[in-house]
Amino acid sequence: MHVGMFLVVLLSAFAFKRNFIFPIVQTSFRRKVILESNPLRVSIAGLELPNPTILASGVLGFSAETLSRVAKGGAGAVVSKSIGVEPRVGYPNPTVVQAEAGLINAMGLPNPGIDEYAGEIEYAKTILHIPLIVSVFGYSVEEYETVAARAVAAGADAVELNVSCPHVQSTGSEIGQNPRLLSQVIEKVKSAVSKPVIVKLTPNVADIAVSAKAAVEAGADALTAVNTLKAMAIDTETMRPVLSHIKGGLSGAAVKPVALRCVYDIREACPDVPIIGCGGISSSRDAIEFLLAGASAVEVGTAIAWEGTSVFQDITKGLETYLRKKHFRSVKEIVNLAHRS
Ligand code: RRO
Repeated sequence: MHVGMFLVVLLSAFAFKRNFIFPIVQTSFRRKVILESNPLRVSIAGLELPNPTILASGVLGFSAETLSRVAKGGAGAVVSKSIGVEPRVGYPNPTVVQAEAGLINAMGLPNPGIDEYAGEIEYAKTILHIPLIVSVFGYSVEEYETVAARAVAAGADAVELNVSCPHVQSTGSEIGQNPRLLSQVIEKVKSAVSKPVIVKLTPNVADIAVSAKAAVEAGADALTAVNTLKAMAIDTETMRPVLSHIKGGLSGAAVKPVALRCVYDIREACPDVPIIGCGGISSSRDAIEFLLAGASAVEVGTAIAWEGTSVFQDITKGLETYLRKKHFRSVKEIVNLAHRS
């Protein structure tokens, strides 16, 4: 055969193969990959999440309907508002003020109490298709135990212990800042419930690794890092503090580098505990930073105020694009990578 003719035949065969055979092979291969594995799926202390984004406690977490709205926005799990034994009205207004790059709140743990909320958990379980984590607080070891046990009996898939609210006396960070008390609460709750116990830590300590180690030794199944940073705002016209409670907790973009450092420190101190990053996460880039620092999932709260519930889908879409661009097969492969020496 003439060389030119040979080349024409070869190129035609190649074009035929490329246009007609490869697409068929590739399409069926791609479809198989998508159907068989979801690259965003994560498992945290036995909880199966379709993606690593979680609604943070305190935002849209009171009713089954708002939790369902967040699920429809693309969250992989949801955390309720913190619930105690008795109803609490919370602090008088103003309870929230905008800061330079975030919000300062002192809501004061408003909640309907576990008797009332148990019905909401039961209803939420009938309409949610993602894990429901109930945030729990108490004024004593026994109160944490009571609320956690009731929440699990009502259907909670896990509890998140709020040992980190920065501005309510005799609970929250007053417990989380004391490793002995922190251990007692966790041990008691662990002995009372069969579901995962997640512990939400405070950044308002000298060394968060100390709190993390105490929590892990007491049996915490996972840690959330972190709750809000103690903060305040003053009105120059009235010359008084803006919040009725004077001091509150700072959340949003301003706290992101602090929260990220906390996750990194915890991972260095506790190599095996699953960590949920929380603090100023509003984009896939933020989420990726937390995953690289050691988090297996991230909680999103304040960003919902600016972006709405579509923030969850935006983050997961960006995450998937990043994984493809960097040639990772799943989100699990990037967890901890910032710790490589
Ligand atoms: O309700 C609140 O004021 C509140 C809680 Br429970 C919390 O954990 N963190 C926060 O900043 N505010």
